[in-house]
Amino acid sequence: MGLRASAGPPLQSGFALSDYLQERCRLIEAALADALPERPETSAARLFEAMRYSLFAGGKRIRPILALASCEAVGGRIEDAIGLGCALEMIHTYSMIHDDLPCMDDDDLRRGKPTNHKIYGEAIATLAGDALLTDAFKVLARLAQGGLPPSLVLEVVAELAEAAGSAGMVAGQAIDILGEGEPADRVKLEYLHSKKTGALFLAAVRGGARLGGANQSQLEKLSAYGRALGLAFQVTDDILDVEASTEQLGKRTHKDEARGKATYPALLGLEQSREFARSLVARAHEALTSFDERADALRRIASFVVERNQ
Ligand code: GRG
Repeated sequence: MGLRASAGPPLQSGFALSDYLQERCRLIEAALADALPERPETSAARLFEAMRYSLFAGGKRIRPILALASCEAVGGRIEDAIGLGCALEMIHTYSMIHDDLPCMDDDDLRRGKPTNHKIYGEAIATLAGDALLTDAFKVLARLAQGGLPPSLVLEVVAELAEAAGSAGMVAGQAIDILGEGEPADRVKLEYLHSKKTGALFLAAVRGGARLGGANQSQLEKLSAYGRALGLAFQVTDDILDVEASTEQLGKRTHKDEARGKATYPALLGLEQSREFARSLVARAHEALTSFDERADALRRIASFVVERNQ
């Protein structure tokens, strides 16, 4: 895949996070547009359109941004992590398309637009998700053609597959669906989210760091960061589901309670959930203590994740 996007200027201390996030978003979206061009050489034009519909429907691009920031934190070149960023966003988008299907969460709004199956029908929406998942690994594997050591790329491929598959996100989704309406304690809830949401966050951070040349000690500290961050993100998502409006989030809200889902606000109440999210951010910051200013973006992203309102 051709990565036309240039890396942009290095971070300045005191940088504005919103500018940083926008700039990183642009990099990822340019690379995604290369990977999935508007006029593909394929006869399955409708399938391609459905893939692009959800992929370019907006979204915070937080997982790819984390991959780039982790690469940067260990002194790597962010260009080397852009392919991983694309793969993460493609897998995340597939999971949203499938999660919205009538056989799963049955949602009609995502990223402020009608869900994929509402536009393309269930069959094409399912296939668009399948294709995004499969193509993500093509994009990732091709990093080895761009000069990165094949053994390194293979490790990242294997970790991402584990995070997305039956030991990671898909397992989390299955546990969630099978447990709907049943009471869950804190241990069960944390386990569920470490799979459903956390695994992809962890793969973003670890994969970005690996591609940036992280050593074992850096990788362990960044893993602690990624775990705390993934959970903080989910706790905040649970809080937003209670507090935010459909317009604000671009997806239906207040649905967790309606479906009898175990959530942090249901278990701890809103105030204690906020306190828990803040303690997770402190844990994430703590994990970065030995990193220099090149990890400032990771520090700022951790705070952003719980302060966000969408
Ligand atoms: C269907 C295999 C399969 C998995 C689906 C991720 C998931 C598992 C379901 C989505 C429901 C949900 C609440 C997941 C928690 C993760 C989460 C908060 C997703 C939303 O991610 P954002 O906020 O979305 O990064 P944008 O739109 O900004 O990309």
